[in-house]
Amino acid sequence: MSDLGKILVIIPTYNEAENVERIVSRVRASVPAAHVLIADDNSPDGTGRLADDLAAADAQVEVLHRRGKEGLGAAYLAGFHWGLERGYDVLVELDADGSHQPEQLPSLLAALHTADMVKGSRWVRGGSVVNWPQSRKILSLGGNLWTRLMLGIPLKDATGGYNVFRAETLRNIGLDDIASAGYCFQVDLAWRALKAGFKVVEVPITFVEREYGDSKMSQQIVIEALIRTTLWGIAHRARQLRELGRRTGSAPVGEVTR
Ligand SMILES: Nc1nc2c(ncn2[C@@H]2O[C@H](COP(=O)(O)OP(=O)(O)O)[C@@H](O)[C@H]2O)c(=O)[nH]1
Ligand SMILES: [Mg+2]
Repeated sequence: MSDLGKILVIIPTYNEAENVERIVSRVRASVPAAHVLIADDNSPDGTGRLADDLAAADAQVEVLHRRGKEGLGAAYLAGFHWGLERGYDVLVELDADGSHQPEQLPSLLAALHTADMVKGSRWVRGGSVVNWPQSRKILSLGGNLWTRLMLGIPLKDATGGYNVFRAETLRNIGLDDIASAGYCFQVDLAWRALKAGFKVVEVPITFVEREYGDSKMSQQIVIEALIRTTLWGIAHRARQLRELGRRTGSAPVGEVTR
C-alpha cells in the first residue's frame, strides 16, 4: 500500500501479444505497490492467454476477460468498476503499447497528492512526443485546440490517455452514462471532473509511439471525437447563455430600465 492507498493500473489490450508482458513488468518495476488489471477484449492474437500466464505468476496481476472488441472506453469503464468494487483508492489508465512510460507514473502519482485527477500531458512545457509523424502531431494539437475552444477548459492535452484518478473522483462523475468510445472518452472524463468541481492537473510526459503491434486509431475515432466535443461545446455555450439570461432577467425591471 502506498501513501495514496491502494493503486490499480488498468491496461486495456486488443492484439497486444508483443507488448503485454513487457508493459506489465515495467509497471511492476516502477511502482511495486501497484496492482495491475489487464482488460482484454478477447484479442484474436492470444493476448488474453499471455495475460492469464502473467496473472498466474504474480498475485498483483489480474485479468478481466471481455466478450469482444468494444473500444478502449468500454474496457476502461469495466476496469474502473472492477477496481471501485474492490476498494482501490487510485485508478490509473495506461496503454499497453509502451506509449505511456510506467517509469513516469511516480511523477503522476506525486501530483495526485494535491489534485483529484492527473493527466499525463504531451503538450505542456517539458512534455514531448517521440516518433510521431508531423501529421499525427498536427491531428493531436488540432484536436486539443478544438476541444479547448469548444469547452473553454484550460487543459493542453485533454485527449491524452495517461490519466490518474482518485476513486472519489470516478465515483462522482457519473460513469454510468458515458457513451464515448475512442479518444473523446478521455476528454469526457476530464470534462466531467472539471464540471463536478474537481481539481485536474497536467504533468509533462514523454509519449513514445509504439514499436510493436498496430495502432487501433481510425477515422471513425477521430470523427466521433469531433462530433461529441462540438455537441458538448454547443450545450455548454447554450447553458452559459441561459444562465446569463436568468441573471439579467432576475434583476428588478425598474433598475434595469432606469
Ligand atoms: N480492451 C480493448 N483495448 C483496446 C481497444 N482499442 C484499443 N485498445 C487498447 O488501447 C490502447 C491504446 O490503443 P492504440 O491502438 O495504441 O491507440 P493509439 O495510441 O491512439 O494509436 C492499447 O493498449 C490498445 O491495445 C479495444 O477495443 N478494447
Ligand atoms: Mg498507442
